[in-house]
Amino acid sequence: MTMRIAVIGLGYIGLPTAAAFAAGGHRVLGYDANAALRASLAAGRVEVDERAVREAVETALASGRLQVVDAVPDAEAYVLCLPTPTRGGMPDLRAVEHAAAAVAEVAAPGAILILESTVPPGATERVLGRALAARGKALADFHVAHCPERVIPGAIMRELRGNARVVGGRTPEDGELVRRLYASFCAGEIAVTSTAAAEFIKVVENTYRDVNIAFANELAVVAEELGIDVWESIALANKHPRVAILAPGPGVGGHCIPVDPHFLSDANPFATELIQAARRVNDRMPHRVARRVAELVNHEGAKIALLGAAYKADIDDARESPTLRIDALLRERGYETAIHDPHVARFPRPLCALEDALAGADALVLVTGHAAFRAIVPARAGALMRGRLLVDTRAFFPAAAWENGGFACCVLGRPFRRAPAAAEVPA
Ligand code: SAJ
Repeated sequence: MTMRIAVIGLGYIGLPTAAAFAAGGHRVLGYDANAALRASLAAGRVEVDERAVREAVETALASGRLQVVDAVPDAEAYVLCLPTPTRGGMPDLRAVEHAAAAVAEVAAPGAILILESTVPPGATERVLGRALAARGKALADFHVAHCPERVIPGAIMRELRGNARVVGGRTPEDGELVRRLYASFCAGEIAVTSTAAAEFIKVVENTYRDVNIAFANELAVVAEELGIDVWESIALANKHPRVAILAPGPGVGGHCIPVDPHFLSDANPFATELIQAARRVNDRMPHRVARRVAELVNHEGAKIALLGAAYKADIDDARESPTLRIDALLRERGYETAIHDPHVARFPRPLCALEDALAGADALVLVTGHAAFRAIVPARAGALMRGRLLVDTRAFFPAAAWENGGFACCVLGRPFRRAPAAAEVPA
């Protein structure tokens, strides 16, 4: 079956999803509230860092099967891909509500309404139901489903085509209809359940990751105190067939993992101790990094170079990035900071070239493990810097090479020994 599909919200999920539906043979109409984005896409300009996404969207636009439109169009299926951030710790569903209202205005009974955005359990039917009711329409006259995305930034197209998915239908028939629609581009297994279960499963997946990372972060702190290398320990523990611990780090960023656990803990704050504790553990990691820097560099007017502004390696997305928090904490303590990132273009703090970040710095803090940073030569970095201290929050750099280059290397989750020859503060 080929359909006329409207994709509402052309962000990092909507745009590749629209391209995937177009590649699946459908006629896709994309709409976004951002007029500048619409104009740029309509002119064939796809300003997306991820190459596979850019190419898929360009192909879809060039084929004419994806068209960007200036109003929510009449369609057989509507796919809503709006962001759902938190505001003051509470889910902020305004973008979804706004889109639902616009869809309710034009959608005719019999249309398929699909929400992809991550929402608290119960929200799909509630939000769509209210939007339709406000226009004298009934939810029961539409096919309704929640089909949460699962793709990871960095491998969006591959995961969109290959990952297994969960479709939550308001009725089993709605679920089956939407399953067949997604099977037009998704080769992974598509399981059908209820809307509330699909909503729950989505936030459970991201909360599982948050809790697992918090466990790793807690282990890092304990291992440091015990004089044990947490990285080696986790790697060896993970050789057990039923152990799979994630990696510690400077904190958990992105727009999903730090946010979605709130959707669960809000549902019952009394029954979600573990989930809330994991959030606190992960939120404290930027503090831990800043405190470590303060212990090691404590002279007036010190400058700290921060490597990486993206929330994780090799992407240009800096939402909820631990870098921002670490930078703020260091500046609060009176440090001058300089941030370098080869991928990120937009950041709330100024970014600078690598050489400018390193020039006169007393310490270098690796926050994001971008592959491009592998090219940094310790001796050359040291020649630009005033001090010789590396704080590596991801065990990213080969410590021996940096120590040979005269650096003291303080790696998160490893006992810190000052290299005898290294002095991070000039005499
Ligand atoms: N991180 C660690 N240690 C790890 C893994 C990650 O500290 O071992 C940190 C990263 O550095 C980053 C943050 O966690 O700051 C989140 O990164 P991520 O790679 O875990 O996840 P996201 O936010 O890029 O994407 C997640 C994915 N969810 C799961 O893997 C369960 C993705 O599949 C979802 O589609 C996405 O959230 C989403 O949109 O919900």
